[in-house]
Amino acid sequence: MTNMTDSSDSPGKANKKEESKTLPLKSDFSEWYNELLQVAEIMDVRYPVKGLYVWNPFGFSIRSRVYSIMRELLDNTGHVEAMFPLLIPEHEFMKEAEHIKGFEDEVYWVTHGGTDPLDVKLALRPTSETAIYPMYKLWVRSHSDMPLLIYQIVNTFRYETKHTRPLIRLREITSFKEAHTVHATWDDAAAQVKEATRIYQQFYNRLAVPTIVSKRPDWDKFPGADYTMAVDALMPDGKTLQVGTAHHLGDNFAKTFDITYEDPEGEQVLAHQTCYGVSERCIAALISIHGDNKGLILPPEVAPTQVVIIPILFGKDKAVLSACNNLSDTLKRAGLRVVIDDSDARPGAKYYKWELKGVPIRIEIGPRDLKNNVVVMARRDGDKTNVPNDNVLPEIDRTLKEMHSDLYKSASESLHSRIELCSDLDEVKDYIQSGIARIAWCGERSCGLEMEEIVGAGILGEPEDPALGKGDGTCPICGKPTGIVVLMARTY
Ligand code: P5A
Ligand code: ZN
Repeated sequence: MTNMTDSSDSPGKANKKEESKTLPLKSDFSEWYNELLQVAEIMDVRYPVKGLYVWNPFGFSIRSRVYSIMRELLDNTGHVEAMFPLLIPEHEFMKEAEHIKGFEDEVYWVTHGGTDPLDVKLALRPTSETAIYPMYKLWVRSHSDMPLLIYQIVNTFRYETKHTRPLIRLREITSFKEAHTVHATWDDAAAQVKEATRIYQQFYNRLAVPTIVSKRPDWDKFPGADYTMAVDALMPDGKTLQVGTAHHLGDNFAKTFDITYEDPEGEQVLAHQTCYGVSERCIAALISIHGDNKGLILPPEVAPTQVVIIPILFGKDKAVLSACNNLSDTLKRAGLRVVIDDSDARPGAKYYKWELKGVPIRIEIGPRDLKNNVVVMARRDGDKTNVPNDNVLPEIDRTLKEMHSDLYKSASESLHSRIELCSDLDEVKDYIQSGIARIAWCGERSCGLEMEEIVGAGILGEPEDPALGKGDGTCPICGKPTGIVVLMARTY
């Protein structure tokens, strides 16, 4: 921990941290989050460029597992992976008016090659529409080329001016999964947007992170889109985190990039497009939603180590060590990721370390357990039990599965207990201090903007789930009766 202590801390504070070896309480969410990223060795935030952070090997290993779930889901739904360049020539970037307006303040420009000024300035992609669509113009020929479903997982750069935070608001988004699809009709593209949010919800279910899908209000849609659907997670401090978006691009980009196809009648017609994206915010949500005062709690599927075995040794006890090795071999043969911690540290220090790292299951084996033909199994989010030797593998399998569903269940209960129907904007103002408010809205832009102004928080939009998005009420601004209920929350 010493070398991970933030160098800007006063020596006194650093020393105190050393002594107590504890994380800030999770109730101090922001402190807890920042400290946990460091001490659990997920990100090193000391890189000397604002908004850029380093993935530690442990964090990177979580990232790899999370993104292989994403790849699996996309590959199984007809998507194919590709890779486009990082640099976008100015004239391509400047083609779509809305898109430019939305992104021009956030673009980093490459203006020189060595000491020579470039003839054509090059944008570092903030997102890749304008890198990909000139190629789609060349690739899309006929109706039989569609749907075209391509994704890439790349870094993108956004000169964010809001407060930057590791994994949440980055200037280099290192893990931008963006899909770009082309369809014959507007309706086909709309169906793909639905499919995208369905895939994202499945993805988040695999991380045991419950989410809400809603249609963003017009003023908050992606620059250049017809409409935007967003996936939000609720963080421990009551703010929502937008953890994915899917945009219906209509034929807006097809017009500017001249993406046409020959329809069955032999006519050249404009294509329709969608794009959807997820960033490493998915890992921010995963960490924040499940962790506790002791550190990370990782769903087994993405935990770099699933089982840690700790020999309880009194001197060099060969029998205990060999029991640990045998068990480790058995578990590894069954495909589990296992570590034996036979370091010289005291058992308590080992428990602390592996709890901090979120390892789902800890097994302890001591001389007494050997005699009784049992091992001690401790679940990261629960109790310690004795498990008979001949039942360890099935019990671990069962527990890992149960742990996933318990994590999801408790996160889902926590989410739903923090969504409340409010009858006026004063109630909304109060309620969003801890969660997501539901409130009627007539759908008029002017009313919506005024609601945001009064409450000091954003309208997430109308949720797709009718249980959340429908209900009779009256617009708090104009008093018109309406069947639409929208969500409002403080957002990251
Ligand atoms: C969809 C993919 C797009 O860029 N183009 C390709 C579309 N959409 S978006 O909403 O602007 O971004 C997609 C998701 O990326 C996350 N995100 C970020 N994560 C970390 N740091 C940032 N600065 C950042 N900006 C956006 C959000 O989850 C967003 O929904
Ligand atoms: Zn109104």
